[in-house]
Amino acid sequence: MKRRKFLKNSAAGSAGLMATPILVGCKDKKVAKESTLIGKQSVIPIVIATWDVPNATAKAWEVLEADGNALDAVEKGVMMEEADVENQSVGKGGRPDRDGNVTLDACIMDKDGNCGSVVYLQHITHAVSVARKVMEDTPHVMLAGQGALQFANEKGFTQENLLTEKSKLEWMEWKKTAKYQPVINIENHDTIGMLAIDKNGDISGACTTSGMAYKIGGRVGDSPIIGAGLFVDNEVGGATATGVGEEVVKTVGSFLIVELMRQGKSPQEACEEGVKRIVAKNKNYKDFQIGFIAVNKNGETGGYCIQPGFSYRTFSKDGHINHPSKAYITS
Ligand code: SD4
Repeated sequence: MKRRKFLKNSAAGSAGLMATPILVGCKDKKVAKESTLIGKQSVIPIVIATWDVPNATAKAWEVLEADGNALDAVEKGVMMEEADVENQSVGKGGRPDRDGNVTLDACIMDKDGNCGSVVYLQHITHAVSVARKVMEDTPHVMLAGQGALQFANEKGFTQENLLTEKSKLEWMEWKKTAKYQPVINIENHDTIGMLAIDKNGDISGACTTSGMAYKIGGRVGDSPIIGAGLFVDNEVGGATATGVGEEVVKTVGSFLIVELMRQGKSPQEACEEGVKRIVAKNKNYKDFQIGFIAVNKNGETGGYCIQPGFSYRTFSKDGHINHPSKAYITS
């Protein structure tokens, strides 16, 4: 579709959404609360992703602009990072575990609440696409390790060596001291969580990572765990996370944020509450990073983190923008 027509359709979609009061997530009209979205201008289609990943958000936007659906947009979008060997937190080129094995975690979730996930997947660059196959071609949600690899092989994915020379040399350097101390915003930077709303107003999300660098072999983080690293509810919105996954899992962070939006909070308010829950439970919150992003049904976005330095990208008719995130710690 030509850009002009696309923008026209977007505007029509926005007007439609603005005129219709949205009852959020509750079938009982007596207790249903009107969303805080009412009256605010819709910005769909839209894509939002953790960190400054312009290639990924541009790819997702390309899909949305060509009339594609949100599910294809998030898959194609995050695949850009999985294939980028310069991104050492995702896919090929990702940093290995402490034994030198690159193990990937990924998940995907669609507008109907279907989801697929792979954990501890080795040798396959596009973990998100294997997760999508789990969702679409199996009665299961999650496949792990050897089983996930066998499934990927059956589906025709090509096995590759994911450990690049650069990541291998860094790992060998790390082994000299073998101290496991994640460095905030640097060492474990760039896990990609992405949410998109297509022109029909349908939401999907994906999240993919090589996890914490030099983790214990077998460790799985938040990113492939539905509700922790990613959650989408097509009635309400979506949320996704980056940072120290263990802390996100403990609060089921992304699910929490979507539920807070269901109760009427804006994406920004919901992300702030999600981070504050983690801070409240951790005396040592200054030592690690968590970043959440969220989008609601109307295309409003938000992001919040513990440490300054996190950012997220959006692509919509308003432009392709990198947003430095507000942080809990201000100095
Ligand atoms: C994990 N949440 O495996 C991921 C790491 C991450 O940017 O987000 N890195 O815990």
